[in-house]
Amino acid sequence: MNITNRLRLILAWAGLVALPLGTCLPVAASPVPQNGEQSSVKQKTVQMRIAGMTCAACAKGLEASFRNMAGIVKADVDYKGGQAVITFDTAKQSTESLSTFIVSCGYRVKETKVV
Ligand SMILES: [Cu+2]
Repeated sequence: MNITNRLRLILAWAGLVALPLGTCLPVAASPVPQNGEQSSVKQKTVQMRIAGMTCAACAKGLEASFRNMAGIVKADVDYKGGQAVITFDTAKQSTESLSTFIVSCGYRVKETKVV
């Protein structure tokens, strides 16, 4: 096998493994625009029941996406429990923005409660 073929094989393999992960990791982690004031950070923790996660990687991907978003203090996504517990800065995120994000990843939010 020459170098070019080997490279093609590697690229194809990378494409295959990147694909399912990509569905859990959308590029559009568009946070709510920042408000001017930052002195008083208000946090809120919500528990969301999520439907549509088909494997542990879905939960891990979603969790990683959340952790990359502005205003996320803490994010834990549990595949088996089918839920996410997210603590966020209310100036940068809202229950709605989080839920919109989850839906944009291809999942459904069945229930949200403030904890
Ligand atoms: Cu999955």
